[in-house]
Amino acid sequence: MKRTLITSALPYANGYIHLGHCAGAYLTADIYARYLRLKGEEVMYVCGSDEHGVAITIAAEKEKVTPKDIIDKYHYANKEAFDKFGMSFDIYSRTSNPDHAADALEFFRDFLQKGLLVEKEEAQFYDPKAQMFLPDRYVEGICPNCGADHARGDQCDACGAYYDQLNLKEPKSLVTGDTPIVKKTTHWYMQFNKFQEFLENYIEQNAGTWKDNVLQQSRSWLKQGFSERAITRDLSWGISIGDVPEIPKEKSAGKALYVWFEAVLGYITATKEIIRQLHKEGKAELGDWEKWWKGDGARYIAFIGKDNIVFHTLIFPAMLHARNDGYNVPENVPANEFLNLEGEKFSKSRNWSIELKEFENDFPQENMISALRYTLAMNFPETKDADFTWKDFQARNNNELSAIFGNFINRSLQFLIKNFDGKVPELTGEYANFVSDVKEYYKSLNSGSKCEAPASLNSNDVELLAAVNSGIAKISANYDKFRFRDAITETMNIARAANKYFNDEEPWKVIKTSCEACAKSVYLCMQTAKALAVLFAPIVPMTSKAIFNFLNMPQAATGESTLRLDVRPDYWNNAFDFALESGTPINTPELLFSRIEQETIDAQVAKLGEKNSQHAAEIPQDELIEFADFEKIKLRTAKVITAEKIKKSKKLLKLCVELSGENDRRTIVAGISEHYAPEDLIGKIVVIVANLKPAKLMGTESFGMVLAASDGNGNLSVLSPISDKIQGGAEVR
Ligand code: B3M
Ligand code: ZN
Repeated sequence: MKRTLITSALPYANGYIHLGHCAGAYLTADIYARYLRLKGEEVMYVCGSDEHGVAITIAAEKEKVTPKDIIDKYHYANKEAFDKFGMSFDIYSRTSNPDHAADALEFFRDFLQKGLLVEKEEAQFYDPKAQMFLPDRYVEGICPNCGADHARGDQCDACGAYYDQLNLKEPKSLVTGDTPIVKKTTHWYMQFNKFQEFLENYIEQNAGTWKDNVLQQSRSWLKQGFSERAITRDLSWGISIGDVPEIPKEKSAGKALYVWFEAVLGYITATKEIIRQLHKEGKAELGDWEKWWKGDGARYIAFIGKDNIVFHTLIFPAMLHARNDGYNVPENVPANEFLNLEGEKFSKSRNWSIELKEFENDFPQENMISALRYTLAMNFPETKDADFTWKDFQARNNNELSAIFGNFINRSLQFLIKNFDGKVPELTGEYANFVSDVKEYYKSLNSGSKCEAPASLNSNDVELLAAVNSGIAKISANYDKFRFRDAITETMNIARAANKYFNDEEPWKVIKTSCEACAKSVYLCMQTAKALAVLFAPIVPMTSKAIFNFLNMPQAATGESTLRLDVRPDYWNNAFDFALESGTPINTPELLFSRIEQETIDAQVAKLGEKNSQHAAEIPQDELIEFADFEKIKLRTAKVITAEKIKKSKKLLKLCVELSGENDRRTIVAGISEHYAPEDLIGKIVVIVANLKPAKLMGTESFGMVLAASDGNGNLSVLSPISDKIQGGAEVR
């Protein structure tokens, strides 16, 4: 059996992890890692913070702190939140570690020495006052494609077009607000085009096992031809190449590795880090990290969200292959689609989000963490975007975890406590051989030559054994194919079968006539409870831990790290191994899940809107303006004369508005078509910015802007004077 290296995309340490992240690259990987460990397989699960690049510096500027403050704040906060969420990383590292820089530069220099890097001079926007080249997110202008303003340096949010930042019209530096100049700068380009054939073969070799979304996106990138890509940037907050001996200092000064080039190498650095730690404990040799990254003894599974596919199926594999040093490339990259929240996209800027840390503050109880893990897993966006709603969270907890899984554990253990002195019952009389009979028969279920059920088993026993046996096979087959929702549904189906068995056996009645028969049923229930604890461990490890404690098996595994173990038993395939000997004392169970009441849910849903108003009320001090600045803006009322949708645009309406009389009309393009039908605006008095420079949006020249209020919660209203005495042309101050 190969050892398995598992990685989850390294989250930028520039914000709090939210539930959408968890449902993407993290909870999936944790469930998979725990499943493999419970099967006794060798697993290394690495993750950590991605701590360089503009994603960090922008967050630092926004919070008015240093980049170092930002990465420390969010690295530790996210690590703590992941720990409370039950993530079983073998290591949660960070790319600001000096070792990582050394590893990344080793790759860079290797490619330099192999002649795989081409030095190119390119023109780029430069801000003389800030004395810095402007990465794409640091420059804004008019979209060259549709004319929308506030278009970013690389892509326009209004029409989605990608372009080179130099094509932006009226570019403006977001650092100083000045118009940037164009300056030449040198960067090093990796000749990924040299790996086109390797990558095409690599992708097609995996066509049978990779998810369709991953395959399609990788193929379409390759079809366009995989070209050279710059792997350096003009950036202070990154891994400097200033000391690379092969490059003259005057050339490399101020240059850093492109964050994506080095971040993927963070997986390797993290592996080396945990191996160093194990070496100190006498549990590994320093070179053992290679066992996880190289050779036939290992396989590599990279868990990511869908916006990181090309970096993990093309760029990183090409880099690993280019080293020509035996590195394995990912055997699978099971990327999830996106999770939405109450029908809308997660959005930090609109505060439409549930941070993991916030959830844990509101619901610190382990059973609520279990409920969250289970709900997210049952809504994994495995093949298409999915949705998290608080109503579904309540339903999954109350109707499935509590009413099915928790109910079976509670009532079967309570019945045993009450009627068998709190001990797993002895089996006597006609059931004296029951355990060996069941083991024999259960084994035969997998041997393909199913034998007749022994006389000591009744139809309910046979039905339960079949449900557990076939259930485990279905769960395993689904996990092996990264079909988590199906695997978890099959897991809950075994809990359903256990409840049915308890109902069908009616031990509360049988106990009045045959204690032996009742003991048999309860004995089988205990073995099933233990099996369910194993099978649910990847999903809700804390709940499984509680059940093992009830069953006096505190040492039982729930899929935590096994790197330090010399022996790794296969708990998974032996889940139903009747390990619970007769006479084992059972502890009084507590309720595994408490019902979630409607007011709890209502309060959470209300919070989603509430934060917007708080957020809107906060105007940072440094955004205050002089009255003279405000006076530059000429606001006027105007009457809408005509209104029509702009072809090919979801958002834009073309209005003809009149200020003071028929001769004072103008065209204005407004992004309000998702909120207003054109005919509803005719005759309305609106407020416009009358002295804006004309701008072309989707081919239509716009001479001003219509003012509208938006609460960030999907509600928008154009501004209009309350009194109908005010018509077009009035001054607004
Ligand atoms: N930090 C992007 C993200 O946080 C990037 C992933 C790196 S994986 C090496 O989604
Ligand atoms: Zn555009």
